[in-house]
Amino acid sequence: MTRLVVVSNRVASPTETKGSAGGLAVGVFGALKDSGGVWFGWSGDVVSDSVANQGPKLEQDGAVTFATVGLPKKDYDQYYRGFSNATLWPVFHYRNDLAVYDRDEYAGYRRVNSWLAHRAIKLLQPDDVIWVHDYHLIPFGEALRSEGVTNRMGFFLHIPFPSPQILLNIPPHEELVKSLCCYDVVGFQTPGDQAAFHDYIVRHAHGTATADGEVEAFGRKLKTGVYRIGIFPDEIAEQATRGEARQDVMDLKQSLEGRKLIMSVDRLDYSKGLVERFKAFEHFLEKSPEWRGNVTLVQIAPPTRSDVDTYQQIRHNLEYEAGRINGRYSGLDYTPIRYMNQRYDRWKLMSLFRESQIGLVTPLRDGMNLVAKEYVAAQNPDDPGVLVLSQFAGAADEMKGALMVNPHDIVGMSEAIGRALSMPLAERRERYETNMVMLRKYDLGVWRDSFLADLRGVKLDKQQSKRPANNK
Ligand code: GDG
Repeated sequence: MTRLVVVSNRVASPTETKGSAGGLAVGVFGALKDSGGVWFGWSGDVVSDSVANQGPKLEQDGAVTFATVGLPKKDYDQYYRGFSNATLWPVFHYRNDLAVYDRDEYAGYRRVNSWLAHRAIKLLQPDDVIWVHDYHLIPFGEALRSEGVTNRMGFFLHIPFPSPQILLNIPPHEELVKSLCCYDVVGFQTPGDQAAFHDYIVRHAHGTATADGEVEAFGRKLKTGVYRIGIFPDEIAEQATRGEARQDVMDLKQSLEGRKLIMSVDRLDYSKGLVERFKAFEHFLEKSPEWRGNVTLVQIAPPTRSDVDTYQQIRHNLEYEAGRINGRYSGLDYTPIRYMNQRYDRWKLMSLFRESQIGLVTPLRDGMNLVAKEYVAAQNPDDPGVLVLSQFAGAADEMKGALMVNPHDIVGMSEAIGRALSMPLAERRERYETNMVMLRKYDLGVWRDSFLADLRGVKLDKQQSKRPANNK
């Protein structure tokens, strides 16, 4: 098998791929281990220009090389904090109202992608298959192509692809789509994302797109596909039960004094619908006095991107709402919302999921949402909790056993909480089984292997080394 080169904004450390962090890092590393290869990307460090230009730092782990570079402050500001997280992230999550566009940041985004591509070229071998991940790196493939790299190259978008009317808000939308067309395979989380991309190709790029994902645009041919990212359900179940005996989880259980537990875990991000969720829980307590003092919402929300303005805002809003609601419904021995603004060990999260009666996962928009899947996999099959899930999470396509909610409908979410809390065991089991069938069918290995099979299957005579042409 030819080598694999994975390129992502952040590279997992060799320890993170050994199961301690679990999830995606382990899945991607599995593919790298099988074929040998390189994992290339940003180290997460902001460094001086001279350190950044020293070339990638290499760490070897068996047949896998971890190659990381630091970014100078200006690059970090323009590429990461700026265009990636203050323009692409909000617009791709349908939040034009929160997006800012700055030409210099966009220029920085492209410049850093080219710079990263130059660093990566030195690590490439002629037959390597290159798999690029996520919105930070859309122009990475085009930068490699312009240096004459003809390897098979695929791109997977972890976040939603917005409908064209939304995408048009980003002034260089055409350049971004043109860059995507430099890959041989472009993967999306859901059919809706793929359809939105096709829609842009046909209506705005004068290209063609077939139902089975053959796309022609900007003088290039590529394949698009839907690859639903998943989890390894057995690994989650093992973590959830392993943690059961641990002291912290026992302590929490004891402190609940028999109260029902609702669990939510999200990076602290405005796309996750946290404020709306808190309001729904408040509404539930308001309308169901019998539950006051008898149910607790634990919200774990580790901070991310805290130097982006909109993230500071969401943190303030959330702290305000938690304080307000707790002020209204707390008793001497009861706090309705326990809001933890910190990161927890993975095994602890999974065992808390198992202890809880509801997994409340209500993003306003989400590419997939792995927490929803982890919640289900962590349950005790004999007495499972209920997943309450936003219809706007990619996971809603598969998790048909969830109670589906519209995260803008506070009353609807409050009603779903009530229904989940009093759901009979037989219905909970049935819903759990329905979800587990899909979790097993589309696990993380299927996601990874089906994407790589399509990428490796790209016919060499279809390789196109030239930069894309204008379609108009
Ligand atoms: C992006 C897309 C897509 C969270 N808090 C802690 C912690 N986590 C873990 C969860 C889960 C992961 O982080 C979060 O994954 P999600 O999928 O829920 O969301 P994003 O971070 O926004 O991920 C998303 C995903 O990429 C994959 O393609 O599904 O739509 O936005 O695994 O458990 N882990 C630990 N401590 C925490 O406090 N250890």
